Formats: sequence, C-alpha cells, structure tokens
Amino acid sequence: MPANLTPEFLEAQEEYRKAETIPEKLAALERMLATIPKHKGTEKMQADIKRRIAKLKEEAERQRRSKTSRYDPFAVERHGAGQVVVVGPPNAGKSALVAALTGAPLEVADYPFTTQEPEPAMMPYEDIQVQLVDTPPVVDEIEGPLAALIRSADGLLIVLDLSTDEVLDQAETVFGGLERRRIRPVPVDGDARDEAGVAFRRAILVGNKADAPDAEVRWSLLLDSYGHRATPLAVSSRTRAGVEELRRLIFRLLHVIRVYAKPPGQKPDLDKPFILPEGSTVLDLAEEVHRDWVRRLKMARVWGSAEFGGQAVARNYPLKDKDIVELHV
Ligand SMILES: Nc1nc2c(ncn2[C@@H]2O[C@H](COP(=O)(O)OP(=O)(O)OP(=O)(O)O)[C@@H](O)[C@H]2O)c(=O)[nH]1
Ligand SMILES: [Mg+2]
Repeated sequence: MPANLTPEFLEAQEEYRKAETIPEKLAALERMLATIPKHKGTEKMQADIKRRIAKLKEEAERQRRSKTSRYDPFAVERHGAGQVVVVGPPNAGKSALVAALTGAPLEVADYPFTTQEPEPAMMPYEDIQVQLVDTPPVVDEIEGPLAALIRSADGLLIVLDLSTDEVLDQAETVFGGLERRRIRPVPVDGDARDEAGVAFRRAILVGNKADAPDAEVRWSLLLDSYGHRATPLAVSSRTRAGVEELRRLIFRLLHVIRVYAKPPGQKPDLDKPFILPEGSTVLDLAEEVHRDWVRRLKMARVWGSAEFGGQAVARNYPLKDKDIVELHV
C-alpha cells in the first residue's frame, strides 16, 4: 500500500539521517512521528519510529547515569592532618609553589592554564603531613566545583603574582569571586565557621615571585588593599625565600595539635602523633585512641605542657601541641 508520505515527513526523515547526537536524532524522530500520515499503510513505519525513540531514550538515560557516576576530579579525598586548597590567577606560580612545598612533580610552565585539574600533594611538616591541592587558574568567576572544594577544605592559599602589574586586578577577581560564592577568607588566627550560608575559611595571601623586579612595590600595594583579609606572606618558589615560613604558617592555619600517646611504663610512640583540633582535652585523646576508653579512663599523666613532666591531670585538661600523654585505663 502506498504510504503517501508528505514533504514534511521526508524532510524530518532527512534530518534524522543527518543527525549525529542523541537529542538531534530524538527531535527528528519525534517530528517524523508527528508528520507521518496516520493510516493502515504506515502502521509498521509508525511502530518502527516509536521503537527507535524508546531505544534512544534508554541510551540517553544510560549515558546520563554513567556521567553522574563518573570520576569527579574536584572531589579530592582528604589525607593527612588537613586539606588546604591553593587558588589564584593563571601563571601565578601555584604549581611551582606546591611543588616547592611538597616535592611533587607538578607541571610548571611559562604560559597560563597549565594546570587543568586539581592535583593533591602531601606537604611534610616536621613529623606530619598536610594535603595541599593545586587547582586550575581562576580567570573570571570561581566555578562551582572549585567553590565546593574550597568550602570542604580546612583553609586556602591565595597565590598572587608579584611579577605582573595586573596583580591588583587579579586579586580583585579572586576575592570577588570567592565572595560571590559566599566564601569569606579570614586570617589564620581567625575563626573558621559556617554562618548564614557564608563559609569563613582561614587563608594565607601569598605574594609569589618576590624575586621579580618591582615585586616589593606591588606587594605593598597589595597589602594596603587585601592584607587584612588573609594572613599575608611574600615568597619566591624560585629562590625558596619564605617557603619554610609558609610551611609553618600552613600548619598554624589548621589549628590542630599533635599528641603522642604513651602506654604506662613504656616509651611514647613518637612516630605517629594523634592529630586533634586545638583545645582538645585528655578525654578527647582517649576517645580518639579507643571509643571505650572514654568510659574506662582512670587517670592521665602529661609531659610537655604540664608544669612538671609526668604530672597527673584531670580528664578535661587541655592538651597542647607535642604533649606526650600516658593514659591509664
Ligand atoms: N621569577 C619567578 N618565576 C616563578 C616563580 N614561581 C613560578 N615562576 C614561573 O611562573 C610560571 C608559571 O608557573 P606555574 O607554577 O606553572 O603557574 P600556575 O599558577 O600553576 O599556572 P596555571 O597552572 O596556568 O594556573 C613558570 O614559568 C614558573 O617558572 C617565582 O617564584 N619567581
Ligand atoms: Mg598550575
């Protein structure tokens, strides 16, 4: 039986033949179905179009699901004593600085957009490690995935480039971009908190390339405008000037303490400290060592911050960085 196909239908069919993507194919098929003459002679064709539409929709759904479950480079698994995200404009030396602090073999190049995905690297600090996350450059707005990464981190390094006259504009881009994402940097001694949708995060304002000509002038301009919004430090990843000071400052930013547990009558385990938030007590340490120990803790002795070594202290005794604690259960 002749199908008596209309010009509209033939056009849609041609569209379908040329379509490359699933949405294009689906649109063409829908148009074919809408324009095909509805009579007995086209029944088989109608069924065929419907079958193709159903198959494509299934395929689209499968792709959508596999995309959402795909590896997300901005979801960086946390390791070590804390996670600090490194952000800044293109070519500021973010990767060079992270490499100087961690020894990681990151790609450093004399052109922008070298780093394309977040790259975690471990920074040794005395007997512990802090995770730094190098990121792609901020040029305009801070993209959603980067904002999410910063929000979930313990702090950030805002790295700016003291070798360029654009440094003030670049600073405005980064600070303004953070503000629009409701992330507000505070100095390292400030209070990290989430309040009314705003994430307050401790931050270090790093002026990199301090070795460059006129870097000093630019640094003082930068300090005038932004020095109060994050703890400032000028460094050079090239000459390593200021790099060790930055390492200590990053540890300070975390507001954590290291505590060494010591079984009664034995030497303390100095290799692997417990990392606790600043202000933690003997009881917090006990809980960290073993959940049961909170209940079973009888007494504790402290070497370090206590007035004399091995002093017996109360359960709510506030511990200090590098204390050695003997827990008696
Ligand atoms: N003079 C000087 N140059 C530096 C310093 N640190 C980095 N550079 C140079 O700056 C350029 C950019 O360094 P990168 O580390 O790739 O910069 P980046 O911020 O990671 O750049 P993107 O990944 O593109 O965002 C390279 O040519 C580095 O050698 C420094 O302290 N002093
Ligand atoms: Mg880089």
